[in-house]
Amino acid sequence: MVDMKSLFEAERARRIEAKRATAAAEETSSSNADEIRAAPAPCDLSPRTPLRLADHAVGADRGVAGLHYVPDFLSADEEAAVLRGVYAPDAASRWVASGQRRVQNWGGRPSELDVAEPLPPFAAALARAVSDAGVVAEGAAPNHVLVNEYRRPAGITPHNDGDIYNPRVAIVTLSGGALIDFWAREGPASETDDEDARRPDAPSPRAQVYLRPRSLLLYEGDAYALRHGIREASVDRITPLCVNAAVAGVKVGDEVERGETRVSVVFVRKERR
Ligand SMILES: O=C(O)CCC(=O)C(=O)O
Repeated sequence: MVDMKSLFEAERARRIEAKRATAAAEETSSSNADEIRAAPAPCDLSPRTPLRLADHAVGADRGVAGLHYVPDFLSADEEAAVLRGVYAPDAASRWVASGQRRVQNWGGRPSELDVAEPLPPFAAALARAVSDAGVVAEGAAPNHVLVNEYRRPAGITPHNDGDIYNPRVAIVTLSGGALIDFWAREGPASETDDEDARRPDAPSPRAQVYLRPRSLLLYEGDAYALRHGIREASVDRITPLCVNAAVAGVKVGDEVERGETRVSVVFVRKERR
């Protein structure tokens, strides 16, 4: 004869236990999710050996000293790891709109001195890669990192960095490419690539550098004294002013479609002057 009472009790106990187990699992998974939300994405980049800057000088043909372009500074996996850090949940609150772009500042804003803030793992790993590659002064590893995000066709108005970034700027390009113009310090410059900006009498940059994803751009000296900018455009037209066409794998006359997004990471060593 079936004992209904014990069957009922057993079923009740089973349900209570199942409920308890579900609640415990939910609690664990939500505390894991909180941890994941809060934890900065780890970022491991392989060790660098010092670069011979002379091997990467571009710009001499156009009489611009101090321009260097290093293709494939990062591998595709390293680029993905850095982008995971840029878009990690803990970095989301750092985005600030700035003109057509949005930016993240790490280590304070460029003009603030003595900001004691450790760089997040992606920025620290890239800063270490840049200094191990020997492209910043010895003992002067970057302590400020600016991340720019451009959504096609956004660009950046021609500008000069003033004293803030002196003496050398290092910029890593991620995700999408773009053509950067270097303009004379004074005088007209084009901010777009519309028909007017392409007329023969339109202002002409001193030099242009095509920035491939995963590349490193360095500018100092004469190049630092110029203004630089990226036009608002969906397509970059490669002209004879492009000083790194061969190494960037483009040629005069090419029309290179911009990717949907370009991310650039700018490294700065802030010193009290
Ligand atoms: O995105 C770039 O490559 C240029 C960025 C720049 O000029 C700046 O942040 O001041």
